[in-house]
Amino acid sequence: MDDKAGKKHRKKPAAVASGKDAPPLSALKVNKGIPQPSSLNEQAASSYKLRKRQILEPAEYVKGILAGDRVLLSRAITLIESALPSHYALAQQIIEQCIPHSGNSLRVGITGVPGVGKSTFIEAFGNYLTRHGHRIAVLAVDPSSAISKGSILGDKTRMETLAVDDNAFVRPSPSAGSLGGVARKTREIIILCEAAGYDVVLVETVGVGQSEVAVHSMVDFFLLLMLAGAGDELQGIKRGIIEMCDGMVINKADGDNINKAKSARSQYENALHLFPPPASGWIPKVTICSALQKTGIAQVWDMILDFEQKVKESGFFVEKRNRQQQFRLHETINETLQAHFYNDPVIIKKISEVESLLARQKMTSFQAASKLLDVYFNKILRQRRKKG
Ligand SMILES: Nc1nc2c(ncn2[C@@H]2O[C@H](COP(=O)(O)OP(=O)(O)OP(=O)(O)O)[C@@H](O)[C@H]2O)c(=O)[nH]1
Ligand SMILES: [Mg+2]
Repeated sequence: MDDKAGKKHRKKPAAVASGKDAPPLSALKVNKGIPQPSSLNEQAASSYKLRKRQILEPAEYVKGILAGDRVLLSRAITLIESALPSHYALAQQIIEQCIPHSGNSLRVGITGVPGVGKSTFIEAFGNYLTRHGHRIAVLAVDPSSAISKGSILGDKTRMETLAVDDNAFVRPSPSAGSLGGVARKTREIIILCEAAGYDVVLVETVGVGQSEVAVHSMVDFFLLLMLAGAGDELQGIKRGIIEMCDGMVINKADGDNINKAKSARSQYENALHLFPPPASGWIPKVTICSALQKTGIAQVWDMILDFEQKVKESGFFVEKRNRQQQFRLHETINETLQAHFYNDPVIIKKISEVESLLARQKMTSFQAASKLLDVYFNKILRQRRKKG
């Protein structure tokens, strides 16, 4: 896409490229003889393109990333996001070399319904953190962006100050389509960002589906942004999300809304006590803030630090990260096996036959599955015998 855009950009206007389309008495003809540069920055554009296209050795990316080079970090992330198998293989080598330098950040997931103020909050929170000496990476998991072509971090207008902050690295969601793909890429991007020295990683996701579960499984602290409603505060809370969160912030606590936000805070606090105590032993806290007026931001960070200290002391921090890794191990195996099975040409053919038998009640689902699995395993066994 970049290439196409580049070519388009560099295309000479027809009248400048050759005078033959121009009418005989046109101004262009009168001025014939004055050399017209086709594009003032053509050289710069092509050298940029060359640099951009040039694929480096994995060690060069790693060296750059470890030195905090944002350009090389971005380019390595582009390799992670690429659909090309050669890019994928290169990205895996880079990731592997970065792993020993990763893991040192605090990973914070941020979710909330559209309009709750996630972007505004991340801007205020991010500014607060960089002012306090942190280097932050802001990532997003937004599987819908592939379809809508918009990304929750795409509109950087709402993160203007972070986008130009040397101590902040803002990267929109990989637009890889499936949630599984986006989540995997985001986890890999986290590794590179940590190796590049970002000590706080914020992962934003929109609170309307499965993506929270994916983000929850890659962060240390999961923050839920809420609004104070006019009616029943507990209405519309998704139990599953509440159970996942380590902290809640009632945003837009400003103007006439402050009192409502305070009463929402007590109601949520009470509600949280009704849930069974989480495995971390940490009871989620509720604070209020105004992302717009930048009030209550320090309290959110204090809450996260308090959590970090407690779960590090109790050993839960490490335990949770280990569990996340084990979960990913099994998830990857499951996905790989599934893909191998469903992409097998014999299975592709057989599956529709079996489905139609199932539809005509000629066999049960269990028999249908057994039949397909038998076909698959027998094929693998035959292949193995041939090889051995
Ligand atoms: N009064 C007030 N308005 C806020 C506050 N935070 C955000 N807003 C406004 O709420 C609107 C939505 O804010 P965003 O930050 O774009 O919300 P979001 O959660 O990122 O929304 P999506 O990207 O659509 O999911 C904007 O008009 C903000 O200016 C706040 O603390 N107080
Ligand atoms: Mg937003």
